[in-house]
Amino acid sequence: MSKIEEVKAKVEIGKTKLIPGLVQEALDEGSSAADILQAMVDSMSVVGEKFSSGEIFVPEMLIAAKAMAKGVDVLRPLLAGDTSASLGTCIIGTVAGDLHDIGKNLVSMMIESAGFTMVDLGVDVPAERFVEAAKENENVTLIACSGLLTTTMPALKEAVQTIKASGLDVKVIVGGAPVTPEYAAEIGADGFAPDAGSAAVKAKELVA
Ligand code: B1M
Repeated sequence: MSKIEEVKAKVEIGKTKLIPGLVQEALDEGSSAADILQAMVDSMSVVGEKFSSGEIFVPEMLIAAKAMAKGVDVLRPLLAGDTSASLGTCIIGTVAGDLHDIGKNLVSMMIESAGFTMVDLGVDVPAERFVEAAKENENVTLIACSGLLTTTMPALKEAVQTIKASGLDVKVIVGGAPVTPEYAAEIGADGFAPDAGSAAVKAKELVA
């Protein structure tokens, strides 16, 4: 088994302590950071499928997520790129009721690498908190809201509508597995992106 396959297999079963070393060995073996990241994203899809079929439960999902986060820590310096440009501050968070943060953290890392200063509000962020944070911080040009559950899509809508109603001069980008471009447009977001890489491209476009 190649090291990258081993990373994928061990993330799936949540072998947190082994992951940083294995990720480093996969890099040493010549795998790119992007390919290793993709392998870990694929692991999470397998984990999601196993959860759906009742083969595993929430604790197993959680340890797999922790393992992936450890792997991302090793890749971060390689994925982050040039952060010298200044496109203002971006407030980012996962919306109220939603505790998923791996995707949001990847999106944050990529938007930062596009030239934004990031303020990460974490998970389970109430709509008003996005507005408060935009007022508390200097030169906020963008707010990024992530939602992973179909049940928290209404919270995404509330966040966008609260930000828009505040009169702040900021763009709002939304995303997350259940979010479609149509839904993003319907709730009044300025932008949508399906993944972290395209979120960075869209973020730049929105504030240009
Ligand atoms: Co949960 N979970 N989970 N979970 N979980 C999903 C999302 C699920 C699809 C699993 C499944 O059933 N197959 C399902 C949702 C079903 C649905 O809503 N339709 C689900 C469920 C049901 C739940 C609970 C309700 C389970 C329960 O308690 N019975 C519960 C809810 C808790 C809550 O949030 N209130 C729950 C809990 C958890 C854990 C806490 C255990 C853990 C999260 C830990 C953590 O994040 N720190 C967890 C995990 C790990 C998952 C899966 C397995 C993996 C998620 C992940 O990290 N993916 C997930 C199954 C899956 O995704 N296939 C699942 C990898 C990550 C890189 O992808 O987050 O999609 P993703 O991010 C992508 C894009 O979506 C996009 O870019 C990212 C990178 O490319 N993106 C954006 C994300 N945000 C963006 C923002 C943007 C733009 C793009 O602009 C701002």
